[in-house]
Amino acid sequence: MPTRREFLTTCALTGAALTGAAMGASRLAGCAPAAAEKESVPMPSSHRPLVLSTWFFGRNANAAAWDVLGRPDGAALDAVEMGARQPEANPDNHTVGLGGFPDRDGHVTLDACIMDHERRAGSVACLEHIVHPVSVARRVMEKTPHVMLVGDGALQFALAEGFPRENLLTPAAEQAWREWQRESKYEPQANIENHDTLGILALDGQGRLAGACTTSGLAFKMHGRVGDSPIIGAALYVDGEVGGACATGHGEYVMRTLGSFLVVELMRQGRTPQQACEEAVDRVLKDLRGKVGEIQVGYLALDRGGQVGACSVQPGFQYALRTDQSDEVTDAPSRTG
Ligand code: SD4
Repeated sequence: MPTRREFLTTCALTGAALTGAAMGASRLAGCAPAAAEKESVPMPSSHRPLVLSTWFFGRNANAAAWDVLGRPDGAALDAVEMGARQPEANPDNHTVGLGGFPDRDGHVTLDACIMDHERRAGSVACLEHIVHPVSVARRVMEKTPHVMLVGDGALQFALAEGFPRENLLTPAAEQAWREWQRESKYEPQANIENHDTLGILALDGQGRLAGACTTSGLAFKMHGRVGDSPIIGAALYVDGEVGGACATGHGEYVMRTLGSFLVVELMRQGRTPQQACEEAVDRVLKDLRGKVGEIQVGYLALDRGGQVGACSVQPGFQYALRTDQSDEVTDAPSRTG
């Protein structure tokens, strides 16, 4: 199991190699020349499916999503749910689902949401004991008159829906928590080293968009802390008439700027997905007032025509893109450094 830094180094190399590949560069329509080819390329047919996910491990999520999207009748909503379930079930991923690092009291609490092209949305926050919060979020969307359930209520609903109750704290995550307890002062801390939430956006063969987001949140967070990931408009927003956006990173900054909603609204006003992501990152930078420190926020955007955008506060944010012709990981352009 590589460390996070080894992982990022590998990713950077892979991403650099892939950035040269025609597909990854050209998809970033409107992107800064340093990060992608300057000339814009024709938009793909709106009925050509694609899936886009945050981080290197999003590639595996994309593969799971592609099992759905690759079918002639595959629905974007099913694809993003399947994609999100992939890291949720992986005990070696310490930032999502089973095996996620716990809060500072030792509870693994999960946040997730899902949204479709008709702006139907479902979400769960601070959910314990359920491996697949994204699927619970989908049930909230489809089976209740509500958008969001939290904590015990979300768990009660999940159990009533037949989701099994499980222990999500793996031995490895528990050991990391115990080591953190030894070294820490039990103070609230942001711990952005844990910024590997899965955000996933998909466009299916019928031109429908959907998105999902799933995370265990910041490692060793305060008990009860909820980040941006389950907040509709913060870490995820989809509007079938325009496009979708998702976020990863330091959730408090995403929440304060309602970043994904902002990206979609900027696209509605005519910005390319790339321009919209850059403007949303600049909004975060404004809040940081020059004190970027360790804060990282990354956005992905996908418009209804299949154009992609990506941007982050700092270098190091990668995204995975899968189409019928390519499967790659690319470094997103950043606004600092
Ligand atoms: C959070 N945004 O809970 C999440 C963490 C994250 O990539 O994105 N990690 O603030």
